[in-house]
Amino acid sequence: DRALATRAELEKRFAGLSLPNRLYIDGKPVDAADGATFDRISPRDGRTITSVAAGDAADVDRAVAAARKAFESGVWSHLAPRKRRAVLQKLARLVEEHAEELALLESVDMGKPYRDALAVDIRVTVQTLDFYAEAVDKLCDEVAPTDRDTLATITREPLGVVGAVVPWNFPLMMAVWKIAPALATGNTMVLKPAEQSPLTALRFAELAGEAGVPDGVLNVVPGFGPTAGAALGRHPDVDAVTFTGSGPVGRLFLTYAAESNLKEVSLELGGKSPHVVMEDAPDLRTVARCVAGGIFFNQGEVCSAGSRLLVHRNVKDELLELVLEESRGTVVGDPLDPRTDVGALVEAEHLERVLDHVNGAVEEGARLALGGDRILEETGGYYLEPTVFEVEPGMRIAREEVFGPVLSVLTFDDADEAVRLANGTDYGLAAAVWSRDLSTAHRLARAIRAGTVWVNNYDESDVTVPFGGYGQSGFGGRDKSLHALEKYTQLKSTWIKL
Ligand code: TXE
Repeated sequence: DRALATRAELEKRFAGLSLPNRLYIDGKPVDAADGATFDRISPRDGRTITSVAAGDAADVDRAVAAARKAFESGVWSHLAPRKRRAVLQKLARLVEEHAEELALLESVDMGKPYRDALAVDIRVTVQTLDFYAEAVDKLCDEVAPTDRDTLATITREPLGVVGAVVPWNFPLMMAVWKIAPALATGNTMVLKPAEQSPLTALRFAELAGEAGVPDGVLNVVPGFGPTAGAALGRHPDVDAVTFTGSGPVGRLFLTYAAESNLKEVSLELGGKSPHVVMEDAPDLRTVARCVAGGIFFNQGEVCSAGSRLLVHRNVKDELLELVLEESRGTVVGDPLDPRTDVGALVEAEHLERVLDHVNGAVEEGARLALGGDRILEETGGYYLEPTVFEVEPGMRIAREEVFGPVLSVLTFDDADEAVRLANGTDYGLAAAVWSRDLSTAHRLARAIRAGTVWVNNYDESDVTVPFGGYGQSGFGGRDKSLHALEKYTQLKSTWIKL
């Protein structure tokens, strides 16, 4: 069995890796000041793969001091942009060379299919590094149209020391969405990866050192949220924090900033993104495939997962049947098996959280059309069946982010009702509109409050296009695209009297 042999081969390769498991501060792997560690359990089988140094406030202090020293020295911030470009491009090539190793670390650490880690996470990481590297020596500053006897320049300057706190669903890719624009513009950084997925960030930091990123420019402090994360958020010498994660923790970062030094905060939070499928939607088989892909990709652990299917009553039965067919064909299994479409949920606590949503939906009277159960328990891993509910608008399952492979289906009778349902959430990250009619599609795309609207597709993405949300899905600037550079720079106005 070629597929199983491949899995065996990946297991063998993983066993041969020396796992990065210490903090990375000032260009060196170091232990936590108090020697603390935490176990990394792989969600694919519940086994401990290594223990990782657990950073706390003292370690965050060390990392911030290293980042500050590197920033003030000018070793990076004063470097000609084309030289920063060269270093970041070298880093992109090193990530490419180590793509399989990084994908393997990601897959075993947090449970996503190895296949997707390679094809999406690592590929996008490389593209992101290249994009910001290439951009940074092509952007010019401005001269304002003032009176003839003055010259006013508007220049972009780095913020200084940037803290980044990231989640576990796309651990390296999302970190690099922040690292690449921040470093390209001359900032230095302290990154706290999620405690569920620290390995790729640590390996990446080593590769950054190899590529020529000077010591102290990129520091990685794994650890827990209330300790290491809060210390970074509260640190008086951190100039900005960029956060991706849950809403409640996003709010904490605003409090941390208010109670410390008013550092800039940018937040990318959750979503409850809808598909709006009109009666004249194109080929329903394609719609069904995109609906299934949009909720089951990455185990549904995607902030922009298409977790609500809003469908016109006249096509509901036909589309639901096709979605169920696609869902039944979705293979849940070992992330290292190349046949796997849906891997393991990130940790036991998260599986419990998702199951609570599922059970709550049943209690609320939602109709379970497919799935709902934990499977493959004998592996020790955290697997859930693709799950589909028919729900009513007021139900919790229709409003709250589940962050698992759970789809809620609702019916509407006209476009106004569809827009009301689509916008009937505190979130506003993404949405899709399915219609053959150009005017209907444009009208709906305008009416839906979301940072991204896909028309007749789902999950198209590119590093050139911004990503971020409306409403409680976040604020403070977008990730990706040239606009992300605004998030890591501040404007200086300089007046010269001639
Ligand atoms: O996220 P947290 P969790 C949503 C999703 C998921 C839920 C919980 O609905 O089910 O959040 O996931 C750090 N001070 N999303 O608990 O807690 C933490 O260590 C400072 C949506 O994993 O927000 C990690 O590095 N930092 C989402 C990061 O915050 C703290 C991605 C994210 O963890 C902290 C992930 C604290 N008190 C979850 N507590 C998305 N938008 O993509 C935690 N952290």
